[in-house]
Amino acid sequence: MGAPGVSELVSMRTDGGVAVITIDNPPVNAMKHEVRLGLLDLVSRAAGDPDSSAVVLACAGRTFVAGADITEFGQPPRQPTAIAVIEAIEACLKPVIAALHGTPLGGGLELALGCHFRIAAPGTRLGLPEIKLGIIPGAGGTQRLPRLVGIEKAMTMILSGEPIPAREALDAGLIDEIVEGDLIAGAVSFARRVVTEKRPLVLARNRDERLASARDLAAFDAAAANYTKRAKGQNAPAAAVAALRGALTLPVADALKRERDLFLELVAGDQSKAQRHIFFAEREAAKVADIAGAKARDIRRAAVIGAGTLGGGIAMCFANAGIPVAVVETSAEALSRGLDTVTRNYRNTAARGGLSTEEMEARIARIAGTTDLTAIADADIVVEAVFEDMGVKQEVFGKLDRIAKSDAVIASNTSYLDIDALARSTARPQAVLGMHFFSPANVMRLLEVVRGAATSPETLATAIAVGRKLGKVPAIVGVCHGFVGNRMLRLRSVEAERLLLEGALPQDVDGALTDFGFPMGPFAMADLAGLDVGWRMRKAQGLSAPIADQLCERGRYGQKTLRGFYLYEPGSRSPKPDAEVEQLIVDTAAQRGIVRSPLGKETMLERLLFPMINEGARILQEGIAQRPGDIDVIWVYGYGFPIYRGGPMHYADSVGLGYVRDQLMAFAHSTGDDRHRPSPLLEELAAAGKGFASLGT
Ligand code: T1G
Repeated sequence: MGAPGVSELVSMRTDGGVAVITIDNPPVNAMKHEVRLGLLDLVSRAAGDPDSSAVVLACAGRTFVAGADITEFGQPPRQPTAIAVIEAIEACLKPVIAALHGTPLGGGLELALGCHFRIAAPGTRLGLPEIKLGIIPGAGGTQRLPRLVGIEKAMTMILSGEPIPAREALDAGLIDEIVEGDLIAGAVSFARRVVTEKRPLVLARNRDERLASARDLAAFDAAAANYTKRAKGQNAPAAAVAALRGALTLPVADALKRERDLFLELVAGDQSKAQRHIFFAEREAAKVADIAGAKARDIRRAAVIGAGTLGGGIAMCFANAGIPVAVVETSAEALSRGLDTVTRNYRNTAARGGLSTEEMEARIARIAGTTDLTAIADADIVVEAVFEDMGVKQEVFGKLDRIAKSDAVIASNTSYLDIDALARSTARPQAVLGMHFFSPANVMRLLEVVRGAATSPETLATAIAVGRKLGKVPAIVGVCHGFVGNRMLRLRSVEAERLLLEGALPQDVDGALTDFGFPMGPFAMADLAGLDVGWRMRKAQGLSAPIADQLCERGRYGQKTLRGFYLYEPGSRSPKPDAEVEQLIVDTAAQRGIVRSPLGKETMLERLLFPMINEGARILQEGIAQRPGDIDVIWVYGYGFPIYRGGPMHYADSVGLGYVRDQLMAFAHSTGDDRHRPSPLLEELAAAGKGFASLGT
């Protein structure tokens, strides 16, 4: 590896006249303080070392620097900063080559952008994902990147936060070469060629030629507006646009200063704190202390029972991850209907350029439809996605138990029902658990993994690993009706109906949540999902929703009948208020002796969110969820809770549990609904002046 400098995490050796500086800070070589110290020390030494004519900057382990150390954010800044390290590299009169592999992201890519040349191993993915943390690149990325790849490419990379593959980076001018085989050896020989060919050392920050042709600010603003309009409520996208605009309008030093000021403002803000909370909570949510040593089984083949909306989407997840999957239906008609939808989805994605024709055909070919249940016999995992009825599911589980191979994992995609009861309808309850996908399953990132009383650690570990392989965010929950997400959603739905009777209209209630940052409110969402689904559920449980029930009795099931809480034009999904619904609400309130009066947005928001937060506290107390962060991840990735607010439990902490408690007391009093009484855990934390965060992420 070489001799360490002031930091054990960074070392240097010489290879045939080339100084090779290596960072080794597992797991992702985050550029924490000690790394920056070591880098500054060794770059300065290499710059002055008469025995070396060039410098290679590389990393040990699975990736080049994947960014600044996010755990350092919010702490007092410690010198040197990443900017100081990059300036030291830029001041070096010898060629400095960055040798990239894995995922050079954020500050890691900015470090490489400070080097004279960048080479990469095949499979490297390069990006500036800061926007996903509610910030912008803060070490020169908004100035150096557009000077290499052009303003449009830079805008796409910075505003989407998505990485690009090495080939695309080479074509865009971001890297100079892709090196097969030994990366360091390739970098050293590249460095020698630079020296022998006396190639000019042009810093990215001085390469204005790519910007010269892009100084059409009107075009820039129009392109930027396309991004920012989709980022309602978020601060970082507009800041990224302002920083990028500086590349077209300001001298580079001033533009770098503006970038830094914008970065410092955002990193200290609530939105970034919330998104950083979700970054770490997402990684914690898949961890279960008591199965630490359990080995996940290899999943080579899968099977899905049911080709309905969810079944088809789940099959696509497996096919997208390269896993052959059998889809079993009860009839040929139902099967072809389901597979036609799958094919149509793939064709639409390919038509939008989201998939090559080859890859589309490869994925479709991995999905084998059948009406023969024995086709699941060689599957390593079977996911049941049939009609949401306990009797039907238990019958299916009995059959799966008899056919599936002995070490298969048998999962149910139920969104409410008792996993333990399903497990008991087999002779292998240890192999049974819930894998609750969210519709559309091939799009939604959340996977609620429901651990049954008998589920074995291996079964659970396997489901978590499968979830990750399918690109999902697994969150482990216990068994109760509706698990975590739907159980909390029930409280919000009840309150939403109450607000209608008390004085609001569907568009008012939905507006309160969309203004808060949700993509859709409860009534528009109910119309999208189909009011009849909830109606059937309520009838089965002896529950009622005064307005929704009456709408269903009138055959108003939402978008699919062009009438629900709203009216819809044929072929349109945009909801229009309906006077008939308003009259129904007014009449129902009158029948119940409820005097309707105007409700404020803030009041409606608190009435919709606080009861579900309270239920979240009960869920924690019962151990159905392990951590408050798990609940936040579930709501952000499964129910559209705005990520820049950090999820319901994080949001509650930002409001203050004392206030939430007091408001709940008031709601309990005004509605007479005891469920609004503050749960013991919330009471306890509020009384202690603490937040949910005090329970750990
Ligand atoms: N800082 C601190 N810890 C990090 C980290 C980071 N940047 N990245 C990952 N970790 C931890 C993570 O919490 C987990 O910990 C472990 O590493 C493995 O991660 C100046 C200011 C690199 C693609 O946003 O996207 O630079 O759970 O489970 O699935 O402009 O991690 O094991 O205890 O995710 O293989 C910009 C963030 C920062 C990249 C690897 N960089 N990381 O994914 O492993 S802002 C990022 C990732 C910045 C500059 C600004 C992914 C990964 P634990 P993992 P993975």
